[in-house]
Amino acid sequence: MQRLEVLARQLTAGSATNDRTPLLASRDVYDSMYRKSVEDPEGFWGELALGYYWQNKFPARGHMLYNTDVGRGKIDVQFFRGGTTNISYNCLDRWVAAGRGDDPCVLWEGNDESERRTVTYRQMLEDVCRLSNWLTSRGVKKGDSVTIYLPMVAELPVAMLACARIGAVHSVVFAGFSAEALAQRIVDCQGKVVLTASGVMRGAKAVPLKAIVDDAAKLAVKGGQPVTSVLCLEVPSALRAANTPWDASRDAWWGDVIPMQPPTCPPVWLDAEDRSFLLYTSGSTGKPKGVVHSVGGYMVGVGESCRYLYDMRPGDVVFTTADCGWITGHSYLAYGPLLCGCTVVILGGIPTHPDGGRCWRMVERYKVRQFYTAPTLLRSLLQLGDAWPRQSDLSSLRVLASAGEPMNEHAWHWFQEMIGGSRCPVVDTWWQTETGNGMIAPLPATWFQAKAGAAGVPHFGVLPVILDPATGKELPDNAPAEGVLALRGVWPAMARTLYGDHERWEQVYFAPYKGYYFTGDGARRDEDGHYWITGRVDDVINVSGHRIGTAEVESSLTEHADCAEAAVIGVDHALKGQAIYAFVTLRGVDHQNDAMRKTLMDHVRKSIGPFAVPDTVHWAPALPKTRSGKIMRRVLRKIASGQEKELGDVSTLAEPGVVEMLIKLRGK
Ligand code: 6R9
Repeated sequence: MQRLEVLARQLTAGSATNDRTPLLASRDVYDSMYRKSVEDPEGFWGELALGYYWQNKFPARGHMLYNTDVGRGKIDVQFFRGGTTNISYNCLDRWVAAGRGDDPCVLWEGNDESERRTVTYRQMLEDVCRLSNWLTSRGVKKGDSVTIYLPMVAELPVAMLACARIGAVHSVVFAGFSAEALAQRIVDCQGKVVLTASGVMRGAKAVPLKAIVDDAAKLAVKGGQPVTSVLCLEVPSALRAANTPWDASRDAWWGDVIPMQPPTCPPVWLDAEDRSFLLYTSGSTGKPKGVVHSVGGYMVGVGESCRYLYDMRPGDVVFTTADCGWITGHSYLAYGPLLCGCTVVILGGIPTHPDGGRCWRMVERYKVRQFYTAPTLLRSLLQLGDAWPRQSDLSSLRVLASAGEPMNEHAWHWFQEMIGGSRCPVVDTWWQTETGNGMIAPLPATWFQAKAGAAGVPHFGVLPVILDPATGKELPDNAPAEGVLALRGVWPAMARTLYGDHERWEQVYFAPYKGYYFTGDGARRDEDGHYWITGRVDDVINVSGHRIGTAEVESSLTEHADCAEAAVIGVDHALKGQAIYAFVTLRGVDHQNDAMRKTLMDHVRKSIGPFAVPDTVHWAPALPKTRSGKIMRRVLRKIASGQEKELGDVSTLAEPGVVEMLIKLRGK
């Protein structure tokens, strides 16, 4: 313990002395650290990892091992082998031991602006321990999956850390997913326990989450996975306990059972390569993938990226608008900032509710230093006008971060000038659920010349390459290039596998271009070595920063008895970035009408969730296909966007007349 206190004191020195010595004082510092990170990753990450508490130290050499070449056997990545640690310990106990127990850990606001709560580091640790103890009492052990289906309450990071403390593998399912989607994820991860809430207010609407869990549990049984315990938090503003459906043999109220649990719980020391959590994400084919992250690598990678990409120091107030149901919420709301000893601001409601000033008032109220958001929210805040940010004092802001989708120049300038007062770097970070932490980003330093709309330069350990899409060959790295974005080498926080399907992990990410990690994105590298993400090159749509596979929406549509075939594409959308556009072939044409459209949209809402509902259903008595039966999405994209003059080569179409017919049916 004594050693730990010394370590924690060293780490908190920054806040105690107000020391803001830049971590990246000049381009030379970045260049030499970057060089070391790619030339000697084992030594580089090994040194940075010493800033965290390890119960058993990993050896300085020989802790790293990897193979990313499918031709050379199993894809395997390991960091810090031989080390044991616990991320909840590094997020909480460490700071409490350093005398920071009374510092705020979470500052939470509900949907209603007057609902506010402060949780200190000590209270957070106690809450986490109580829940860990309850989980253990329900038979949850190291390696077991626990599904978390909670809205953005302070208990959501508590739930994640409580699982991590005992080595249980959490699967947070965004509380906007439907019962069917939740059931699918429960079955896939074989989760017996679900942590949820009675309901949540979305703006003015109450969503009954516990009822959705009950429906999902029924479906999960059919899928072969019984749910044996449900812990439910009462959110009285949305739904009172008395009105919540209940199964006394299975369900427990959070408020009844958790306060009874002891407030201490020794962490389970986990191997660095044990699973820490899984998070489902969409791919271009098939069902959602359970991306599996490691204990040690994820911790070190995410913690260090917070320091070097967003300049997070102990005591900083960090406001991330992402939901913990997505990777940004995991890495840059829950885990990363706490690993850095920061205070986390959580908004448990719609960021534009009750008006366009909500986020800015929160920045002023809590003196937020790092504000992390997504382009889609920026675009809607921008639309609400400059009067809102002008009403608040935003002078505490130092770093503006964004991720999830490309940021258009207009939004970038507004963010930089109106929100950041032209004094804060805009760290538009490119990364993915699978990469665990930010990968390509502008540096948070005044000397760095960021470009509006560009994702910037590689973070430590990241070796981006641009591949020629036709030949798969690497384009020379000393000149501008455009093509498919792939990554060479490995980094600590990269995912290790897909839950229960290592073969799919290898096939999707490592087989397309041998020796590389395939990102699914296209990119351009300019003459200064900055990367510009040009969008997905696979069949994944990015709606408001949420990844949705076209195949998922298509299979939901075709599940409906009246739908014979469907082809889904993404089209540009001013606010959402992309919107879902579905071409649908019905069985029989007599009900190509709005009632049928609504039926199909409701069906998708029920089978996936509201965010996957197509904005447009375009009736298609037939779809444009090649002679081998492949749908020509390129042609559909042109028809959807009214660019039929630029259809390009349609000579391979089996029935050229289909195109004319679809153009006539646009808007019908
Ligand atoms: C963090 C996150 C990943 C996909 C990714 C890409 C897109 C993410 C971006 C970006 C342009 C950025 N993306 N960040 N595109 N600029 N700064 O969003 O993870 O939900 O897995 O999505 O999002 O297409 O491949 P995830």
